[in-house]
Amino acid sequence: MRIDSLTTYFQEYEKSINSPEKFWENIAENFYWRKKWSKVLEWNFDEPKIKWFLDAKLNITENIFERNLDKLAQQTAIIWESNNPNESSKHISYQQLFSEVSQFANVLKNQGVKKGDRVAIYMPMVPEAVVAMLACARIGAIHSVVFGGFSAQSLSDRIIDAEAKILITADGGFRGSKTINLKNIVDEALEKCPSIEKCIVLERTKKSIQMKNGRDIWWHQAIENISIHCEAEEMDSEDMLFILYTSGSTGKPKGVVHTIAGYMVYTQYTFENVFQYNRGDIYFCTADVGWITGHSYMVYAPLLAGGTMVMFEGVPNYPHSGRFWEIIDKNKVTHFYTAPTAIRSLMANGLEPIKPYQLTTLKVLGTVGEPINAEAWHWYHTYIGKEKCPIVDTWWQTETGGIMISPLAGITPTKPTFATLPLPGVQLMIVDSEGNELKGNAVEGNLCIKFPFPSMIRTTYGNHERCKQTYFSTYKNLYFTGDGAKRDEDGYYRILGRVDDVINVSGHRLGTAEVENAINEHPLVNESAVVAYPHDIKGQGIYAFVVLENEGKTHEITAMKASILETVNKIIGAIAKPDKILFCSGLPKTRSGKIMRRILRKIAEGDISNLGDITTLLNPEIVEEIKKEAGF
Ligand code: 7RM
Repeated sequence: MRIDSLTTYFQEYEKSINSPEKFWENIAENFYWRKKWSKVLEWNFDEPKIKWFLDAKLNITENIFERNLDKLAQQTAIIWESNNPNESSKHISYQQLFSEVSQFANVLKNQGVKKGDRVAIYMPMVPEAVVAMLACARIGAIHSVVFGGFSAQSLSDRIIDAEAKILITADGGFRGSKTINLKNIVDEALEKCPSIEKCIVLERTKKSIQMKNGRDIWWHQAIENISIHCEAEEMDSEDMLFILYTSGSTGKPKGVVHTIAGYMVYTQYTFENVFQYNRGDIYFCTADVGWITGHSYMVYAPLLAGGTMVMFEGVPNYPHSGRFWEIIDKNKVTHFYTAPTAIRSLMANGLEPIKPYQLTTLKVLGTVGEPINAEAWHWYHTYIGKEKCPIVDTWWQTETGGIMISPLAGITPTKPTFATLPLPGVQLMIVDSEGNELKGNAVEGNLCIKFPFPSMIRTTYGNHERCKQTYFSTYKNLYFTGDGAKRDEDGYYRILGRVDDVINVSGHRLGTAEVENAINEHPLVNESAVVAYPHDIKGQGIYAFVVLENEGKTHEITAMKASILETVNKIIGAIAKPDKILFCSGLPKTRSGKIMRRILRKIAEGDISNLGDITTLLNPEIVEEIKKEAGF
């Protein structure tokens, strides 16, 4: 299962392309199945239909627990570090985690949760979030984790779309110097969610909250006297494991669906190979459980691999900018996986915060979520990896479930800013705007995938047509990633960023339309256009061009800006707040009424040397006004 040299990588890649079914079947043999598959793969990208390991029966939690328990019972599964360095950390063994998962699975059953039911999880970064996810998987319920930074409206939208029956949350959570009162947000969200029958509340902050009679139940009371044994539900390979909502080019986030077997096989395989993880290594992934990286490479893959993972409740710069390094030294972390935005923000604090720490236990570093610029790569390599740790720049998406393009740590020669080569089973294609394949090396275009791999998206929840339209219709018989990419002279891939209306702010995905819709909710806003611009720390920043009612003449600018930010905060969450707002009396539009984002993007990027042809605009004079407002 393990690739240990570049030669083996090329051999395995060849095998995976020449006979994908045999290749994945071999890997799948290492898992625990109640019943084996009758067929490895059935697919077409037309409907699309993607099925792996057909008719097999399993439970993913049996592959985390029962499969390994004889060897791993006493080994630590989770090391949890609090937001507050003075609060003791927790070490949870596999045996203990198994008991907690089984017990909470029984709680869910007692609350009427059945196989196939949806359970929403809105929690801070505490081990109980992992327990809640695995408890769902144990009984065949489908979890939908909603990032704890999302607003009441974002939460209720997701609950409504999935028709979740139960919500699992906490009184609140600690993030840096802030206490987030999750339960207050939940109370507001649940006013609009008739599908929710029960809300289970973990006590974390101990701040006083309202508990609604008949609906709300304390976690610690619910588990009292509940058995710690729960037989795993027998699941089909293609039963849904989870839904995770993600932003696209339209206003409403889509529920990306992953199914059990393919996701399980692919995430463990890629985890072990990309990170070259061995049991006993201490792996620290800083992603929040509310994102796909948190699902795949903080929870599922490390636990399937029998690993020890560090889960951190807090943020990189609290109470000081050496917090990550402190956690690494304290726990003898060997593998560290984070986002370029975190690296850039720590880099901005200089070298002083690193000095007190040794960082000598580190063996492998990783990045994910956005392109890493050369400067951040070198800083990470020099000052964190002390020039001895390979960096794996891992490219993948919520929709792919697992890593698609990445070096294998210490095996694939790296090149800063390049995600390097596709993993076994990943068949890439770069196409031009007409969908013609750009063959050979030294080409640049849109990145597609031409053959299924086990962890790929199966559908968008409740709307299969949308899945087809979004991913499988731009180019016939191809999955379109939405990213631009370059393949260089050596065949190495470099991801150039999104070519659609998705923006990536600090590694968080947002749709421009989604942010515009939120801004437009403001009673004094007439219309708006949102574009991304390069941001030193966040990678991309949000630039909003806003047209107010009355052309803004009667409004006080500073107060208006603040009140628009508050609207966005309320509708989506703090991550979507624009970095810059420019008020204008109109937006540049084509004669058919479409906003010319190309022009706005140029202005936002601060490069007006070549705005292109603006004579075809309905209102070319507006461009001059906007340029002036932007300070040109
Ligand atoms: C894992 C994750 C997906 C989008 C993707 C890219 C961008 C992710 C990299 C990257 C350059 C990388 N899922 N992206 N990883 N760009 N290099 N190593 O982030 O669904 O939230 O975002 O993120 O644009 O399409 S995601």
